[in-house]
Amino acid sequence: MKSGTALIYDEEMTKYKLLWVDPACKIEVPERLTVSYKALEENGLAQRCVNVPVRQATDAEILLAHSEEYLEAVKKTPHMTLEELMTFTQQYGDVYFHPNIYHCAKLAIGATLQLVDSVLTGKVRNGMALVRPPGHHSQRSAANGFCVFNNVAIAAHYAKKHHNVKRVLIVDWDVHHGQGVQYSFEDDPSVLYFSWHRYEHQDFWPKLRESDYDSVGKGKGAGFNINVPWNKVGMENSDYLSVFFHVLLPVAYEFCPDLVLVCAGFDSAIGDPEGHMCATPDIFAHLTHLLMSLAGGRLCAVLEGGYNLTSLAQSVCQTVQTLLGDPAPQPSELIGPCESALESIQCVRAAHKPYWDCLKHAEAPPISEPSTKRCKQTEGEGHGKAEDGEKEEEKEEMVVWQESPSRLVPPSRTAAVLPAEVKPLEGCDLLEPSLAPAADILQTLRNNLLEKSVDEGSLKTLYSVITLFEKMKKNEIRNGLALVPHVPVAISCAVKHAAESLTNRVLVVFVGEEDVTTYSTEEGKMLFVQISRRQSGEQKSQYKVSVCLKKSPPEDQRDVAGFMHAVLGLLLPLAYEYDPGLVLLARSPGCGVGEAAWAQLTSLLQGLAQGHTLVLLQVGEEKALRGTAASLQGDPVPSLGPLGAPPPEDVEAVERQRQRLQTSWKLLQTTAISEK
Ligand code: FKS
Ligand code: ZN
Repeated sequence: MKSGTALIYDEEMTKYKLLWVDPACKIEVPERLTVSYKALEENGLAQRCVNVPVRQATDAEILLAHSEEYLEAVKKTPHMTLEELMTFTQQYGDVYFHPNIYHCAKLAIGATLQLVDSVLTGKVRNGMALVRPPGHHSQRSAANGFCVFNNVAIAAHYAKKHHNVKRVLIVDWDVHHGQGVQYSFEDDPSVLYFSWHRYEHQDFWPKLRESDYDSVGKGKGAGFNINVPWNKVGMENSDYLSVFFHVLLPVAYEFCPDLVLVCAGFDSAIGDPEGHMCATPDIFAHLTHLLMSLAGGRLCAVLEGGYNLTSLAQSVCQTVQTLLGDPAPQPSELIGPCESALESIQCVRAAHKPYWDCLKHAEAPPISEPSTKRCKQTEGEGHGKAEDGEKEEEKEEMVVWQESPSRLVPPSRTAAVLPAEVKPLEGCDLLEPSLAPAADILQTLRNNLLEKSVDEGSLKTLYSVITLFEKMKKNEIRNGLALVPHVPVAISCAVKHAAESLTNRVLVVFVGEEDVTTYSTEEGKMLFVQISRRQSGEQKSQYKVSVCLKKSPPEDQRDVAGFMHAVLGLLLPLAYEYDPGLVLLARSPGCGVGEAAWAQLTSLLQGLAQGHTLVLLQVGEEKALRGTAASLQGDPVPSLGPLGAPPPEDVEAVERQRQRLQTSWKLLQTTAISEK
């Protein structure tokens, strides 16, 4: 079984720097690597990773993405004089050469390929390469934007050529557009390139027309290039997550990659002098977590930009700690996307509507002109953090944010409550339902169960479920799993307990038909989301959501698409905005969700509540136990296979709920206010 996280770093890559004065390049310093690595060491993260050595790339590898002429030209740079280097540099944009940069550039590729090899041979599950020079701007015959060779583009070509990889997803979360990667795969449907980037209606570097949302790829590759332009600075966590929920993840699940490569630039984080965005370092924990459910967990993150050394180091730590499997921190203040982000989201979804089934229903924007043509506003709007041009320089130093507290990792990962006749689950701590519940608790349980008569054994199991809850609350265990005699009763019981004794918000996700008694308690103490295959009455509360999907033959791939549509487009945005302290996930027999989709749901929900998920299955569902436990323990979740079109009925059901709820839950929004 694949486990472990590779970390690839070599100090040699710090051994080049800018040798002359160039304001455009002065931010790209060797310390970017040293502070990142030091932070990983200081947080005990480097020590937990599998240390994989770097190597030099071969000519043949470089030629996977570059021309012979260009390679031969770069090969000469180690022997150039300072003056020659300056002249050589001048033919390219925003980049510098140094006698040792060719050597480092070969190591940067080599590090990336070592990572890809480690992941694809199963030596590790995932990993990160800390490299300099970065790669995503470099082109077939050109250096650009601090980049000499295109590390990630080469890696994608390499993975296809040397490993049995059919589809590669490249996620470029750097704040700049990796136009080099876009050019490399523009007409290639086997590589899906996604990039968000500061654009400001083409005013921001590299100021390319082809960075806009309407560059979707060419020929056979049409639909496989996704650009999300940020037309304002100050984008926040909500903006980033909205794009993941409503653009990237649905398309990525439909695409079904065998490998995920991340152009992991952290200049998209708060405090960065280039990006001027306001997303906090902990958002990278969530972006990473969400991507880890794809491609059977095969994820390689490769450093690109990031120029605020504090923000960079924190963001790198968040990424690596998540790759290692530690629970993500609770995301800070998700207030919903800003108007400008919504405009971009709406435009991208509309531009990709012809290519992806998951976007078939996307609403067209009122005006579908490219970003460049639309009015350029400088103030108001956004999150109100638009910078005042001239004062930028002074303000930079003043950006402050709260460092994410170190993560709480409970001593036990998964505890299970199982009937005596069920074989114990590997890796799970068994919670003996031996403790006799106190009389008053028994009485409460009996009262809660109303007319349902339950035997002592069942009462004990229910009591154990409550014990699991308590243990999660006290951080003694991270998550739990229980096999209960009757799921709806167990939910009611757990919910009642939660309402009475827990201070935390509880998210209840129930996949099944039965009505569940939920107690009307203090508004908002609980969010109940039911995914069923049976029509239910009209819903009024923003805290009670039920979506009814089509009933068709079990494990029909179309149903999986419908189910994932509901999970990505409705459940996750709701869940993230609600920000629960505990998640209760339950399903009843015959709920119609296949094991693979169930594992996906279990895995995705663990990004919430610091991983505190309690899963309830009903006796008789023993076949689902092992898969669920594996998911709770952080084993890689199998991919679902390429998803087809979700049934139109399912899409409608999800849309109805999104329409009803999006004024209360802003992360559900995908459209901007029209006339402005
Ligand atoms: C200075 C203008 C600098 C060049 C920006 C290059 C960005 C490079 C990067 C990479 F990941 F490649 F390193 N303009 N005010 O961050 O995208
Ligand atoms: Zn960048």
